[in-house]
Amino acid sequence: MTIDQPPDMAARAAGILQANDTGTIIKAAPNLYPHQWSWDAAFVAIGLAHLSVDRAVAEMRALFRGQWRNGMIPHIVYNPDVPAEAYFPDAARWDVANASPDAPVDVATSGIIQPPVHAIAIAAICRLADDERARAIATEFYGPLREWHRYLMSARDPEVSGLVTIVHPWESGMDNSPRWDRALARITVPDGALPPFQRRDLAHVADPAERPSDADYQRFLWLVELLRRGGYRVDQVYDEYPFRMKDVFMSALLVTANEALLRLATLASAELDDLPIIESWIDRGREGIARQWDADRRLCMDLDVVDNAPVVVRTIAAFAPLLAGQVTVDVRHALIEMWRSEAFTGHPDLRWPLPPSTSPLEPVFNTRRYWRGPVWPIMNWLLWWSWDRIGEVEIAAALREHALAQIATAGFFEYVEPFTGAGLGSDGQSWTAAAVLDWLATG
Ligand code: 2M8
Repeated sequence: MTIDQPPDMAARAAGILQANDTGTIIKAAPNLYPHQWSWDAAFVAIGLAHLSVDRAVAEMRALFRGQWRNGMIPHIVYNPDVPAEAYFPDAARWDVANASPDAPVDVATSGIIQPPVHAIAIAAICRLADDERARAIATEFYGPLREWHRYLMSARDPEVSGLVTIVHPWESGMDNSPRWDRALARITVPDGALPPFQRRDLAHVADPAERPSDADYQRFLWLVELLRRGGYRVDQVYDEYPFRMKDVFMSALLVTANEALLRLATLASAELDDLPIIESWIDRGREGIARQWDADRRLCMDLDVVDNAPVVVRTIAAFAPLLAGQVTVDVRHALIEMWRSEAFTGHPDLRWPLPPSTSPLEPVFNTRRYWRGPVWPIMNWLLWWSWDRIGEVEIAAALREHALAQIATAGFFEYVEPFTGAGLGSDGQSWTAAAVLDWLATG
């Protein structure tokens, strides 16, 4: 199937990245997100590499300047050129340099993580570079990536389960997803305990209903406050901390990122001793994901560590086994069925057969609110890449075509209303542009 794309799609995508380029970093979005976000930067680098390998490497280098001594890649590296009031929480709210000896001293960052798609990005950049340059890029990033993954496999998995624990909904990248509703509802913010704050995000969207509610925002900030008080030492506060979720989506991406890391290790001529360690991370991750697959519900579920309960809600995270890149025949069939069913791309009211972030069949589904229903173009890219990787090329091709058609019609928005096709959130979102560049180059 081929749906014609307007001829200027690639130029428009490149123009967005150029407009968001500060000269040092590419802002995640022009106004709503004026800094560098961790997984945005990696996706941006994948698209950017088609324009310039050097610029893509520079983007990753800028992000890795924010790496902590314990290996953590923070979810935001702050852009020193924008005023503090441009985004909340600003760097002062995290106060990482005072709170933690692990934080970098010369770069302002947040104190939490986002999904580890960075090794996947570096491997993608290497594929577009000549052999010598690819070896140099792999050699530059291999060590920092290994330490990042080691942090995730240790501080974020004290149970040695193969599953990453997130300690804040922002860490998942799907901030307001119903995956976190039950665990968040348990959290009460003690009166007067939260330093005062003013939200900045609502000024940049057409309607506050597109963003998280105030009550959830209070809880988000309370979790930040608890982490700050604990010096961002997740390993030390772990047992008492009130929000601990085994995130299957993040864990699956870590499996795939570890596979990419293994390839980079070879390219970088890394110590041979590293290889079995990375292989054991991959195996452990796959076993963890497999344990979260419920064969009766035909669903891969997050786990609430606090009360050891699975999270039973259909969101795009349920496709975690697909993202981990290796599926049994049964799981493959179940995933394809779920994908095509009314729960996801087969819903009759969809403007395009693209996966809503939360299934329209869930009672909490909301067509406009953050991660509770809208379609995310960058998630389409990730799922396209994943279907293609496991050999479901027809599903992947259809997904790519419809996703491009959606952007051609709606614009380069952060997310899209699934039924009307209206663009929501920020316009000129960098990772949406990057996805288009990669799709057009690989189609
Ligand atoms: C959104 O997250 C930020 C907080 O990190 C926000 O809502 O202010 C999420 O969609 C996240 O996945 C994304 O990385 C970020 C920037 O695009 O925006």
